[in-house]
Amino acid sequence: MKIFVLTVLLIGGVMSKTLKDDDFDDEENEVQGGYENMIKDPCSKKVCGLGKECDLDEDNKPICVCTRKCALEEDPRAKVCSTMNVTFESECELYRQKCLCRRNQQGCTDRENRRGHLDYFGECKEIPQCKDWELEEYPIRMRQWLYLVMEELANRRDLQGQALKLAQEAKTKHNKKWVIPVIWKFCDLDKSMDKMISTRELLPISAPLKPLEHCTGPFLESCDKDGSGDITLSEWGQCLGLESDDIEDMCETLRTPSQ
Ligand SMILES: [Ca+2]
Repeated sequence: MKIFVLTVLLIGGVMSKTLKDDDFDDEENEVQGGYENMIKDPCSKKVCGLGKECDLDEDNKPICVCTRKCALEEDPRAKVCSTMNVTFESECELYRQKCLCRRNQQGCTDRENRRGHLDYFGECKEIPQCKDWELEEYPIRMRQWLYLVMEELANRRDLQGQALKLAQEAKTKHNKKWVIPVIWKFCDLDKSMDKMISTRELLPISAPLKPLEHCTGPFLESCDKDGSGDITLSEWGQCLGLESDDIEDMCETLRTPSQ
């Protein structure tokens, strides 16, 4: 199980690099390109959110429409479970439905789909209740994974600059062993760099882990102590068992490429 979880977290690490941090409700985040590109291909600079794609209106202006067709997925592993506990054939299909149902368009299979987000990968399943003692030991396991993931990425030279240096420090300095990987993961997840991890930013960890580790959901919820919907660095550090003196914002350092 340990190896499996590690692999999943490593894949999650890669995924977090490619995941666009568009908000769930990203209608207003859609940007338009310059005049020059409009001549070549009006859609070339138009960015549409999840579940949408670019199309041209009657004036030949690029607009975002709901994705017309998702690739047919034959692999059952492409299935995803939404926060409304509905299984979709793929992540694409989930966000396509969300778009269609929000806009009340033909093809929406259930109006409730407009509210759902990605919860975890795979078909929806019954996730056993997390017992108190399991929840208590979860942070210890989580930071061990984070340590191993950071070490593995360092070995593969997938970490650069200061991040690589800090990974080596975590390995050699006993008192930094957990501190560095925990803070590194926070910075890695905070793609928007607003010093908070949103539910969407948590997905690279939560979506693959939830179906494997039944305490993932309750644990991550418990990290958001004030229930604001975002996890701050201090909340993250505390919920992973760091001493408050050790919780130091190293994100800028970690993002510094090597000189
Ligand atoms: Ca953020």
